[in-house]
Formats: sequence, C-alpha cells, structure tokens
Amino acid sequence: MKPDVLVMKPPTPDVAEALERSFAVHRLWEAEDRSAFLREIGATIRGIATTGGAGASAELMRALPNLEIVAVNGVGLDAVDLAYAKEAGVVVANTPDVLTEDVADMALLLLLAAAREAVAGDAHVRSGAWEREGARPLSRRVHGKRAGILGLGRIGRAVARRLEALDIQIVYHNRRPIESPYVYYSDLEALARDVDFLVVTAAGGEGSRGLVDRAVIDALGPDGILVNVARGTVVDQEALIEALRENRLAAAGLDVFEDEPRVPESLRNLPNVVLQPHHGSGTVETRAAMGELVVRNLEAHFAGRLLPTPVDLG
Ligand code: 8YV
Repeated sequence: MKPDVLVMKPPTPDVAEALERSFAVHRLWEAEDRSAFLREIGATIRGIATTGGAGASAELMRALPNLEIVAVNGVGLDAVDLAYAKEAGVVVANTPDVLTEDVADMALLLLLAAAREAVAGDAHVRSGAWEREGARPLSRRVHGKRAGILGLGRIGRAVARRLEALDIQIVYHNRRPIESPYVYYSDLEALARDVDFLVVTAAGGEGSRGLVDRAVIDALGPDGILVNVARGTVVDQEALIEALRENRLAAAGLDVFEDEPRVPESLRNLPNVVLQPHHGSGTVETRAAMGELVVRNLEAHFAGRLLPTPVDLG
C-alpha cells in the first residue's frame, strides 16, 4: 500500500504526478473545512509535503498521530515547529543547494533594479512619458561600491560571488565569524554604516526577527539600498516603510514580506521600492529540482533509506 501523504499546497503538474506515483496523496488546499478534513484522514497520514511558507505547525503535526516525516519544498525551516518534530520523533527534510543560485540571481536583480530604477524606467518608456516629458532623473551606480551580506550561508556566498564580479567589496555579519575571504562585522549597525548596500540572506525565525531595525536602516542611510531575499520577519517592515517614505533610505528591493501575500498599501505605493512575489526560487528549472528532491526524500524515508537532504534536528 502506498504511504498516505498530506500535501499542503498545489505542486507543479510534474511534481503532482511524481507524488501520485509513490503516495496516496491528500490535498489540504482543496479541503473546505480543514479541521474536519484532518479529523477524517489525520490518523492515516505518515508524511507531509509542504512549502517554506506553509511549513508544519505543532498544531498540524499534533492532528497527525502517525506522522513520520515532513518534507519541505524550500530551504527555510522557520514555519516548521522543529522542536515539536524532534520531540515527536518526526524527521524533517528540506531542499538546500538546488535553489541557491536562483535566489542569489534574484538578489542581484533586485539590487540592480532598485539602484538603477529599472521598473520606473520601464514605466517611463511604456507610458509615453519619455516622449512627453523627457529623460528620467539619474539613478545610482552599483559597481565598485561596498555591500554587506547579512547571513553568509550558501545563498549569501552565492550573492557575494555575483557582487565580486561587479567589483563590489563584500563584508558580512553572522552570529559568529566563519571561514571566508570577507571582513566580518560582529555589529550589524556598524556594518550598515560602512556599506552602500545591505543584502539580507539570513534564515528566518525567532533568532533573526527584526534584526534589521530602525537603527540599522538609519545606519545604512539616505544613499543606502536594502535587498531582502530571505524572510520578511528579518526586517522591521514598518521602520523600513517609514525610512523609505522619508528618504532616510534610498531604495529597497524586496522578494519577501512580513505577512505574505499581504503587502501593505503604504509599501506598495512607494516609488523607491522594487517588489517581487517571493519568487527567488521561482524558476521552472529550480522548482522542478526542488519538487524532485521533496519526492526523493519522502521515497527514501518510506523505503528505509538515508534521506538525500535531511535536516539535523540536533
Ligand atoms: C519557496 C523559500 O518560495 O526556500 C525557501 O525557504 O521560501 C522558497 O524557496 C517556497 O518554499 C516555495 O515552495
């Protein structure tokens, strides 16, 4: 008999097919009454396939008494209650590496677009304003400047490699210094004071909540640009909106937000932001690779093999 797997969000057709081949699939997003659905099928579920955003709360896992594995289609684990999983003996897998380069591409795109005002420039041409009103104001140079990476992990390093190609000097802040060619700052505010751009690639969760606060934003200053491809929670979104509105910060490029997909109008209306719908890993190629890894992790678990990409629960 195929193991029963609860799928939290609609997968791409290929991944849906692969899941159906190996598992009895239960689609949570189709349930009209989620609690009733979980009451009905909860005891049969042995695996969850979820996303970085949907995760797996303790409440959900508690409703699935025979749960063995949570496979996350993403690298971020902030929405999975890891402490509960560990206590309940539930193993967790995610999809590192396969998405690193795409997310780094998105960071580069957002930095360039924010600094060079690419979206406003596009609108200027499309709307006919160029012909009617003439050229747009000048934008900001990117190459040759200094950038700070908040969270020099796999994605942070991939961003740094791209920025090096633009002759950008890289510094970074992590909880602790790591082996790297870049200068380490133990104090994020001091780093922000010394750089032109701050790129957030740190993991989400309680440990990083609000790290980029008003003081850090002000240290980045009126010529500074903030890019966030990590989690909206790492940045104090209200403080960011205020700083952008008052031009205490030049611009921001954001792929992630505090309460997705809700993005406050006060942020959407700002002219000095470039916004993306949490699409760092959102390419056909990468989403296929991530989906395949989710399926391989689930298959390995139920076949009693080692998982390709397990999460160390300590
Ligand atoms: C995805 C992500 O957007 O990897 C993560 O943590 O947030 C993203 O890659 C999401 O998990 C899509 O399923």
